[in-house]
Amino acid sequence: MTTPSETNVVHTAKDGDLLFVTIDHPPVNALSVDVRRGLMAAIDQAESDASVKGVLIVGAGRGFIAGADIREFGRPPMHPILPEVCNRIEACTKPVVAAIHGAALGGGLEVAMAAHYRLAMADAKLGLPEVQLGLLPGSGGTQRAPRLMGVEAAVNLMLSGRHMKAQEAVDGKLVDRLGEGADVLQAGLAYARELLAEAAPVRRTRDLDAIKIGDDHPMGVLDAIQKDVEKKSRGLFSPLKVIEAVRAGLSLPFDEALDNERKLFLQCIDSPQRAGLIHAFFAEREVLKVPEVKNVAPRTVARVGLIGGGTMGAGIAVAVLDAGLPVTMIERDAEAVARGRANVEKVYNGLIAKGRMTESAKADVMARFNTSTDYQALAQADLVIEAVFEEMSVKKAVFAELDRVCKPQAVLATNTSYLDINEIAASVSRPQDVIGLHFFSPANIMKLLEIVVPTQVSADVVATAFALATQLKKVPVRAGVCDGFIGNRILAVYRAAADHMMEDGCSPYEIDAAMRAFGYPMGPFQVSDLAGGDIGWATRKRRAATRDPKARYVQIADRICERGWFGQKTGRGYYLYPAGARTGEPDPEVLAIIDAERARANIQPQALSSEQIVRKYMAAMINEGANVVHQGIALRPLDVDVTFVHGYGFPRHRGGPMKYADMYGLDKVLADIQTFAKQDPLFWQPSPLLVQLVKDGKNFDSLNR
Ligand code: T1G
Ligand code: NAD
Repeated sequence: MTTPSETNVVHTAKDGDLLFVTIDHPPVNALSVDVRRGLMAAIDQAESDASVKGVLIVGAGRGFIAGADIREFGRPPMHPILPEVCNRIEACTKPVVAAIHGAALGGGLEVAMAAHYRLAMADAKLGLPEVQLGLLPGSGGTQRAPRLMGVEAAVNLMLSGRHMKAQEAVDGKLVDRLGEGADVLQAGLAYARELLAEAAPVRRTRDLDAIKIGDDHPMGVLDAIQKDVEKKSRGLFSPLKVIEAVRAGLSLPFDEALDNERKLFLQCIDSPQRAGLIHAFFAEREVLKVPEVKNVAPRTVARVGLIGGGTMGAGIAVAVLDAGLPVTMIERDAEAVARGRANVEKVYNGLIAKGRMTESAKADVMARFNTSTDYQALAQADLVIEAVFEEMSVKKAVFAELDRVCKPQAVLATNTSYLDINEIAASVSRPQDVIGLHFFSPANIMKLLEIVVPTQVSADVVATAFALATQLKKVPVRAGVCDGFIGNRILAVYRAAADHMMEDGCSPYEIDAAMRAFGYPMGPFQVSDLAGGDIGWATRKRRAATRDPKARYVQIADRICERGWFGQKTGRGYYLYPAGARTGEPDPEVLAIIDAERARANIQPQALSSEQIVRKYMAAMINEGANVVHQGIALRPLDVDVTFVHGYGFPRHRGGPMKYADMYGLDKVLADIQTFAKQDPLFWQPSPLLVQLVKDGKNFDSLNR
């Protein structure tokens, strides 16, 4: 029996014979140990106060409860643990009502499902997204959700991690009542009083049948779902544990099923995937915290201009239009304008063809899209993004035009992949307004946006870029100016390592297979075929004049491009793509080219195991990642992680290359590099930062704080 339950994050108060319990733990009412203790004490208080006939649980601030406190995972558990809290709520002998507004996610929804009645306001979003953190609903969710929603609906909610809206939750029997008005406390109190008035009984979810009416062949349903998950989840651990927990719950008594759920939950906690996924969760929130935006107001962006309507221009236009902003696109001539407009329309026509957009919705969007060849059309633009050919002279000519026509305070951005943005900024009269906005192809899909910060830019321009990223639902990463910024610079290095392995004895298909097994959707040679080998070839040719003659240069890619084999767009590249297939087949002629190049370079081929391929590939990525952090191009190692997870297909469950390095062991990474350096000391120069961290016994994460 604890004293009346006022903790600093859980408050109780009486309203007639109702005890209402308010969780007030900003920003998202996460179920920290204090919240858990406060909830336990509140139920004790309700039980011990005879005048209390019912309990109402609500969240203060912007939502109900966003789940367990994710920061506690990986640390020794503090009691009471959440399963105990949920069981205590469910066991209460007086009706307990949960009134939900905003987020009720993970442990938050589990608390609500442990209550006897649930009300959701119209803005509620309900979900069990634990799999996105490498976990499963470990506080009864795998047992109570099927009892409320049915096996299939519950499992799909847990495996998708999606947030369900209030009405769907009512229709799906997860929630009993849709709350009216905007005041969750008043709606909750009214509903609880109504229940008391009709002497509604305590209704424990655990007592409901695990197999509901209409749940035909739940085991068959689970088998089918399991097959699908095994096929699609590419080695993810926790989704299969979710199914295992639900399956056990169909035959075990409730408490045994809960114990089993706990056992499986702790297996997920111990899985490295949990560490990788939770790192990714916090990292993509930390990247928003950059020095330039602290207490700096962004400029208003209501009208956006765009120069160039090619691959990137069109994708960027769609991303900006989808954010609800008007776009004016400038192209060189009428023919190019028509091509640019067609590139944009193609995206929306594709959505209409898939039934994901209506003609009228497209018309509304296209009404905000203007095109011209006259730069004067941008005189009132608040922000202009340049996406023309990757030639410095062409870019400078465009910026000269923008400098002439754009209004003061307009932000002038370039989408260049490699060029020196300081040089572009210095070419105009307002360098403080120039910034890099490096989108990734396809720009309307890829989440990553590298915000490249030149030396003369003003802080409010950086703040404007970050605000725009949020408006476009992009994940922004601050990058310094160098050749290739964060992503493409590191890509160039591990791609070279892959080429070295290919010339040394591995086939491109073996290397791709090893990286797919590591968790990538595609290997580097498949990616090259998708993006088009001609882009890389153009870059190599441009760099030929400045390339270090002592540096190893593998010519296999040049031999393939010289044949016009640029990948999917030409029907063959490293792979053969019969009749427009998206998945390629190994090409014996490519293997012949590789053999010829090995003979020309006098190389005795030596095969590597998948594990050795991954070690070399990752060592190159991590080492250059360390250089990028060491030179301040990336603020923290987590910025490199977010860049690769959101822009280069790096498997999210590994957290990113720098997080992976921490889990693999920096001393082992350094030892690998020192081994590889015996063969090629010029390419394999250990990063000073890596050497220092190993010497200090520290890891990359120590630099993230
Ligand atoms: N624990 C700790 N901190 C959290 C948190 C949580 N559950 N959720 C959010 N935060 C922090 C976040 O880091 C940020 O901090 C601030 O709150 C605002 O978040 C036993 C095992 C609720 C939809 O997966 O999806 O329950 O950067 O920027 O965009 O079965 O946060 O300001 O310092 O994201 O408005 C399951 C995770 C946990 C939900 C709000 N729950 N959160 O989005 O704000 S596992 C989740 C979200 C679990 C049980 C299991 C979103 C949100 P900072 P934000 P937002
Ligand atoms: P693209 O060749 O598909 O399109 C470039 C467009 O710019 C063409 O339509 C051309 O008509 C137009 N253009 C050229 N000069 C112009 C001028 N003076 N005024 C107006 N329009 C002009 O090229 P892209 O792939 O879209 O690349 C554009 C930029 O984006 C480049 O800097 C590139 O490095 C960068 N980028 C490309 C990718 C990618 O994957 N393709 C990814 C990120 C960044």
